[in-house]
Amino acid sequence: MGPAVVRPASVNGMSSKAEEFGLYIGGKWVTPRGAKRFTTMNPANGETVGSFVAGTAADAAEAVAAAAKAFRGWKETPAPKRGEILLEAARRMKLAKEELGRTVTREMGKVISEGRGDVQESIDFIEYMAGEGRRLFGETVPSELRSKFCLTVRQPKGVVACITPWNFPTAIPNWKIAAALVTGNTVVFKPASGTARCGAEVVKIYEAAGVPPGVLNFVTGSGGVVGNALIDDPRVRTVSFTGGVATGREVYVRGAQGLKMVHLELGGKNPVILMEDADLPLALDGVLFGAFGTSGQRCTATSRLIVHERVYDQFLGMLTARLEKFPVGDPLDPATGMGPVASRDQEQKILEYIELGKKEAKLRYGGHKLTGGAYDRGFFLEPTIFETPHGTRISKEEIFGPVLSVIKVASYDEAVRVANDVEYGLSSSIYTRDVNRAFRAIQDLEAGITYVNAPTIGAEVQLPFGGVKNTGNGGREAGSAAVEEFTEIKTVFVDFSSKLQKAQIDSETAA
Ligand code: UN1
Repeated sequence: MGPAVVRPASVNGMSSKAEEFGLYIGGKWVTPRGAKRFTTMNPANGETVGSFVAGTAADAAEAVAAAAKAFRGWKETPAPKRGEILLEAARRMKLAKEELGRTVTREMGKVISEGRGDVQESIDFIEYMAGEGRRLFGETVPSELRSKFCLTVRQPKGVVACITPWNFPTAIPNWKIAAALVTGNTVVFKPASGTARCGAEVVKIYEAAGVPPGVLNFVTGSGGVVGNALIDDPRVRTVSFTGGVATGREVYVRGAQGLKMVHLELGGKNPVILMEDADLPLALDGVLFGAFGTSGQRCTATSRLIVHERVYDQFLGMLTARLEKFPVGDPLDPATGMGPVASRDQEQKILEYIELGKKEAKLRYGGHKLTGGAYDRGFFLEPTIFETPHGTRISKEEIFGPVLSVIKVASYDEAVRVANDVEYGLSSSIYTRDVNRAFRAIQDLEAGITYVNAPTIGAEVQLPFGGVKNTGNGGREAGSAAVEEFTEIKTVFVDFSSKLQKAQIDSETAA
């Protein structure tokens, strides 16, 4: 079974020589002497998208030095002024939205509406954070003593390292960069190697918006070299990392050596629970978008569908019927439902899981690499559905691809038990018309995010984002939580009594 509509991938802007990008350090684009290079590639057609410096540990150290040097001036720049620069970056990003959205699609493979969405999420967050420049609230708290004033202020941490994944190649960097900058930190940004062009274009926008030299630096290269050098550098105080759980664990352990604040956003195995009273057509659209949007390559992707037995056969029939008409192909074509997966490695890993699934579960739909014609130039997979009991590896491990495990359950309690019995806890969803059950699910589901009557994807930037269990280490990004991620709280006591007052001691007699 294959998708009904086959669309050839276009080879836009194919050129023999890729556009070359340097590192951005101390306000200058530089190519270190003798630098090795790597290229990024369009996963739909093999086109080269850009050429980048394979940075070294010395390059990372230089970027950190530039960030450390710029820190004081940036910290002392009034936060509303920092916010104004962000607003200008947002304005420029709006003007560049179409082009940048296309770059996202060309370099990463998500369909063009989602490429634009990635950029829009960046714009939304930068604007939100620009406003934070006029808040950055602290607290005022009463003192136990007379003529004494107590308050807290937020201060930047210093140099922060932002290490980002390829699946949201503009949005996730901006979640980190905009929050870090408005709070007064200076940044070294290391993008995923597969989407370095998107990273470079984002940096160029901040540069044009007037971010001073050294405040934002950009170093491309591998995680093992550049990433580790950043994490190990004693001048880097906070590491903000989004990626897989295995790498996240390594980052955490490395960062622990320097007693750093390490912020981790890791995997998910996000369930949609479909109860017997759900609005099935509504759920159908949601499950399709949640499972196969971004070719399933979101941390928030719907990778498990937990269905009540009373609607199981009906809903699976509806789902497979829709997939028959689900066009997989050129992500730049607005009629395409699902583009390629992001890379050969991704394709390989997903196909291995599909082979595993064929052994341990029942393949219900898809299950193959798409071949022939334009498909041969890219990494196209069929949207794939397995019917599986709970407990198989495909039903518990993060696949990060267009593979949905469907699990039949007999009750709400069983659905929640299954939903919670995985190592991750990022996003979750329940479709039901029973308001009591919806609220119970909000309480019962072990996840950082719960949707009611909506799929597991599509978080909005003004709310905190993150998860429980192995999805992270307790932090949240985006929303107001982003300010916490990148600031230290300073507690201030101002004693204007002109005498020594002793807390806990004098307060006993102060009345
Ligand atoms: C991710 O996949 O890591 O909620 C981020 C969503 C998007 C962000 C996903 N707004 O699906």
